[in-house]
Amino acid sequence: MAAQKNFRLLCLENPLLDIIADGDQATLDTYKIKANDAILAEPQHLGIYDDFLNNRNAVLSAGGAAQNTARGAQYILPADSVVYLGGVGKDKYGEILGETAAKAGLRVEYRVDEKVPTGRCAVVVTPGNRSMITDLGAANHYDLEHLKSPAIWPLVEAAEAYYIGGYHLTVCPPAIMTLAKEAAANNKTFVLSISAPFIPLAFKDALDATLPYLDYVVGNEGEAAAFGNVHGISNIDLADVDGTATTEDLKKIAQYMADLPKENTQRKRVAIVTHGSQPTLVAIQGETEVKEYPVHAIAKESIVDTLGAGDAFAAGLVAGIIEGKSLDTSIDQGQWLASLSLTQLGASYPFPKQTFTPS
Ligand code: 26A
Repeated sequence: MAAQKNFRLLCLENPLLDIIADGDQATLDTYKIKANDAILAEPQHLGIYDDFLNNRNAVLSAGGAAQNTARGAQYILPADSVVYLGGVGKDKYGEILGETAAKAGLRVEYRVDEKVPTGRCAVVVTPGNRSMITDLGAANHYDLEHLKSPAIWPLVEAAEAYYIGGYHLTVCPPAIMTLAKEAAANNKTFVLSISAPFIPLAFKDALDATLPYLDYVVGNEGEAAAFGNVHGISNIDLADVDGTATTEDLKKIAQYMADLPKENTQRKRVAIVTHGSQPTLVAIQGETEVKEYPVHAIAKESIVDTLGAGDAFAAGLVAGIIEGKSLDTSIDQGQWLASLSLTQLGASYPFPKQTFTPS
């Protein structure tokens, strides 16, 4: 039997330790946050971490959106398939992240900062929603030097696909663009998750620079709406996306993303918009019909929290791409892994391992 190539998928983003607690409207009001959002911490938010740890029985759990995706893809793929890059500190939280990755069989190559602590993300869980406040810490110090170092660059060259968490656009666009160009020049697969509405809203130029390189772009309804609005093709109330964005709006945005100019013309771009428990929308460059894929329904009582469901979807999808599965099956596998992640506390996957069978 031919030897299987190792570390075919390389992921990059911000490793964070999640500090998760149940909250209510009062919690959201105290910190002036929306029920379903992701933001960077400002000075007035910084008390939340100790508040959660000291007063709220908070649970610590490995996070960082693309690190969750990397663990999820490794959950599906053969041993030694996925490597993940990002910045951590030299501390207890960094150790927890390393141990969780090791247990999941994920290879991590962290840039370890001697001075800055590991990043943390406070997660306020309310029924059906989660709100995240991130203090990036050492994750904010990831740099091109690490990516291009003799220990790391061979991994970049050997991988067949790159997965970028869009949150990294706030950290190191040069590293993202280096991977984007490497992918296009060598006909490798380049996948980006938009990650949060604030990415298209506040980091539009950095995101737009990646667009010609994207083979797959993934976002949820809020991220798609923000993208559509800043690109002038929609006018959705971002404070009430669920109440105002129609399926037709989201399909239009998906098709627009798919049809943007593309650097590597050997692959058609695929744009995927997830929409909670409503069907996932998939647009392919140059095609006129945006397809709908119903999600894998699970009972409301089985949902522990929605944290990491989008990351799990991306994991199942990207694992399917690596395995050479069809787009339909890869989407199906993403929806399957997302439904499993909903039944777990934090951004994690059930053990003993379950295996996917196409629906
Ligand atoms: C730069 N920001 C805001 C972030 C994040 C983030 N991961 C990277 N960068 N804000 C939240 N997350 C992660 O999202 C996961 C759920 O999708 C959280 O750590 C959480 O595990």
